[in-house]
Amino acid sequence: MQKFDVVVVGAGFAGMYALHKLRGLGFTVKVVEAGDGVGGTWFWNRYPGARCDVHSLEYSYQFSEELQQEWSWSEKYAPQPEILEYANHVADRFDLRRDIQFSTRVTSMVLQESSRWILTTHSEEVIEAQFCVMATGCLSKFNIPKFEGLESYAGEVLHTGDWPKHEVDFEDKDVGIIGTGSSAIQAIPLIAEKAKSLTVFQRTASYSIPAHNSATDKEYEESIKTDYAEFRRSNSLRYAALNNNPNPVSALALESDERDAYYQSRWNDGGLSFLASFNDIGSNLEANKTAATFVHRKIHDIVKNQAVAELLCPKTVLGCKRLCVDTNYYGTFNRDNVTLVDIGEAGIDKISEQGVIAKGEEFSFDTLIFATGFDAMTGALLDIDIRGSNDLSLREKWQDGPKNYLGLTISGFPNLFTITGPGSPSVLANMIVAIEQHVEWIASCLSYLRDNSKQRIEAEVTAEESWIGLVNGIAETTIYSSGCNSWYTGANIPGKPRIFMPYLGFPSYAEKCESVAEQGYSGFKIS
Ligand code: N01
Repeated sequence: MQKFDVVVVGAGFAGMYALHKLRGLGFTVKVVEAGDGVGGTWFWNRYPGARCDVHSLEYSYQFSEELQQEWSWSEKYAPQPEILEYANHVADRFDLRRDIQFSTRVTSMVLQESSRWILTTHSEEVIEAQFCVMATGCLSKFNIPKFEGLESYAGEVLHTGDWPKHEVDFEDKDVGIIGTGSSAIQAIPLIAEKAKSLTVFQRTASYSIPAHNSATDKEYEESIKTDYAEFRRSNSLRYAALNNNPNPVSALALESDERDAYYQSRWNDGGLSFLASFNDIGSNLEANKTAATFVHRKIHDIVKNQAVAELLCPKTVLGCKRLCVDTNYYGTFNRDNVTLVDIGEAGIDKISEQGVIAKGEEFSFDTLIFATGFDAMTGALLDIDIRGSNDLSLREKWQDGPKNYLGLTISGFPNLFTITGPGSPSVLANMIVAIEQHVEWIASCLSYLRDNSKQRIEAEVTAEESWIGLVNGIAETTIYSSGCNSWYTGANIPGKPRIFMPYLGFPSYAEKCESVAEQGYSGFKIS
């Protein structure tokens, strides 16, 4: 049996940095990764058009000044192959691969009386560690809904979150795609250019803002790099740890012409900063409606067929489901080879040997793409049979939704840490910033235990309960409590408990984590 101080599960951006940081502190570390390469989400999501919608100069590590100085991104929003190249560069530059075991899936984790963990892999290999760091990702367990007849479909089946490494040929193919979230919105324009026909099955329309992607502005890059540390520091003080230029004015304070002119300027800038156009889009439904109406008008301007435009106009609260960022998404519906099928709440009737049956009609395809998202935030963790104190399984513990302390630790599961887990800013912050903050907190915590000759740390039940109350209490003051069916709440997976999972507001979160550590890890039992 292999024995380590720490086992890290996952070699995405979180796992790679955890390895580098903890190894640097003298811990023996092993990373176990299901894929045959590093990069996590950027390893699996290779669909056409996949790119990050956070500016590349921000969606990158800041832990090494040399790394951030020497790396140059080719575009404002880096495409998936370049982000994967960056992940590989980091793995080589910091000599990470020698401690990563690829193509190995952890299937079970059992706590011993000694407070050490025994992990078993898909190939029955056994690994023991004092601490486990779950770097399993928030969007890593892809979801194919259990459509009736799915197994009878005879054509090619693809999922955006599990895309093949080889190039997929759409030439002369009739293609169907189910879903209109961020992945579909990026893939649809490019697939439409190649395929003979593309049919899009939409259950809920999405708001999308143009990316206006471009080559990296070298002068801007230079100006950031002259004091990259300060740029990072000031971004980490923003709500989502992003440089999104928040406007401190209420949307309701302006006359409609003036307000629309401002929305237009944000639309011209492109991207997620549209959400920061005014300070109450995320908290006041009336303010939110002004933004939604502006986007509806844009859709009607772009899409020639007004009936199709109306179907593409979301009826939901803007930002309540994740805002999308696109390049020519709405315009793609002006192509003769693209058809929108709005299936609404009735959904897909079933899958047939030929393709999809919806609204009583059969659509035949050579290729059927599922852009149907993920069992987000908890799916990858619950896929592993994790058993803590008194043989309690995490599946049982979280049967009514995830419960933890600081989004980092779970009572009943000592010496186990989750990176960007539910209850932390995670998916509603710049993920790389959130990852680095978590890894650094965990590294300090393990150093503290070692320096004080302690072997065990576990969240107290009361601390956990008040943390969940705090996370939900914050969400209740925002549009996220308006009842929309987003994956933030688990609503996209039938039967999954509904609970708003992310913690809103990176700066206050980071402060809380820091003060817990400063107070000798208040809310934890240490022995
Ligand atoms: O998944 P989604 P995604 N029948 O869950 C539909 C990140 N990301 O892979 O809305 C019919 O958003 C579902 O419909 P509905 C980003 O955080 C980032 O696109 O549930 N349809 C929806 O339209 C993002 O939010 C980037 O009614 C069904 C779609 O499938 C997250 O990943 C790029 C269905 C799923 O959309 C996930 O995005 C890509 C069913 N049974 C992704 N089940 C960037 O950085 C689901 N759907 C740019």
